[in-house]
Amino acid sequence: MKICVLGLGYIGLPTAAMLAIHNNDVVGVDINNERLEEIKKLDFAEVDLKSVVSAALNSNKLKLSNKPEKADVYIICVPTPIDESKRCDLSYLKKAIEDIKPYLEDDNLIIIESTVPPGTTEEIYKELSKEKNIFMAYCPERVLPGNILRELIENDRVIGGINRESSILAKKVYECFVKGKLYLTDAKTAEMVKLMENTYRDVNIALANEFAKICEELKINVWEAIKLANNHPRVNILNPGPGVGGHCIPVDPWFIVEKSKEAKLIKVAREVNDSMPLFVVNKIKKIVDNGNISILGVAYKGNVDDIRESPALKIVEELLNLGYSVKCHDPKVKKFKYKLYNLRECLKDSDLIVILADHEEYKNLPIKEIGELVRSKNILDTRNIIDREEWERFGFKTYLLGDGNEA
Ligand code: SAJ
Repeated sequence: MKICVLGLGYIGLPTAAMLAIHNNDVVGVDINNERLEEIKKLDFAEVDLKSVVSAALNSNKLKLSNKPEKADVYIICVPTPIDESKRCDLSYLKKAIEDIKPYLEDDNLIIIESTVPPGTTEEIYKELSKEKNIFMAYCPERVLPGNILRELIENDRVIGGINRESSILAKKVYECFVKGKLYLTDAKTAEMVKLMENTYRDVNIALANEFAKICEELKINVWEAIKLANNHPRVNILNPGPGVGGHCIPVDPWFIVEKSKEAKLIKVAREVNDSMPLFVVNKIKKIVDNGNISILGVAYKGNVDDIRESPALKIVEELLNLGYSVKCHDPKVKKFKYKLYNLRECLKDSDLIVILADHEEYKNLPIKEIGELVRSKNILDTRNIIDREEWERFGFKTYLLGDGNEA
């Protein structure tokens, strides 16, 4: 089968590579030439992704290009961000459709993987089917950044065809490498399923974050309370944190909000999660009212190199506005809006260390050496990963997000 994958981001690239190593002729298309160069150099963090992409390129089954070509199947994995009014910006998706239009022939299959508001696939199909007799399906990705390749193979998938034939054809495409179950449904339901999954997570994180704020006010350690509550057989509260980042969870719930006036809880949950960076800044203000802040972890979560929608960006910006001097460190991230220092430089003369991302490296920091580097021994942990007793043994005052009982 000849397959054209449009958009070689963190989903499009592994998908293209997996299809190629399973004997399809794949053209991976990205309009950004820099990204194509990066791929040729295998310049990305995930080791297993490197080996699959390298195998796909070496076998000549994966070809890279900045424009599409004639194929049997087109898979669209372009970004669908939110615009300023929190509505889905479909411009990349529409551009990709325009780009493939000249090559489309009867009986071609188009699969959309990009996250979209319910009804989008049907609308695009209505337009395209005026000219060609095509098949179309919506098939969302569900992989967790940090564990992409394994989840791409093992996760179940939902396939929403515009009609039954489209679903069956799309299933055939994924069958070659997906080991999980492939569930068939209609396009609008599949679009909603994707949004519901990420909204479910967002609302649950918002609940944890609200508990953290309440516990802070009532002088209760929220982490201790959550741990005890989670002993209940039907309770599973998630973790509070400095905010919800990544390019999906802070974005996708808005696609439901834009489509339905009934979406009330979803909107409030978004607002609660968006309020967390400022909540962290207010806590910092109470600990030190000026001086040097050392930010540890600018990635949006632990053990990834991704900074998209990272709460760290808002926190650093707000601290700088307030006149603090801020230095950032991250063992995974290569590029950030602000300079990244090595750990020593970041901590030198610090008045407060703030842990924002729960990278493995931060769980066992050399406390004694750090004590000699800093100006004031203060540490704020927003992820509950440090051993507070150990830090206190070395003379640090420790602070925890969601705990009014400060040391
Ligand atoms: N977070 C918390 N507390 C928690 C869990 C997460 O504050 O208890 C924060 C993280 O620190 C991070 C954000 O939420 O800033 C999102 O992280 P995540 O690990 O929950 O999710 P993502 O964005 O990395 O990936 C999600 C996944 N969706 C679900 O788990 C429902 C993934 O399966 C999706 O494929 C991905 O979004 C996507 O691409 O849509």
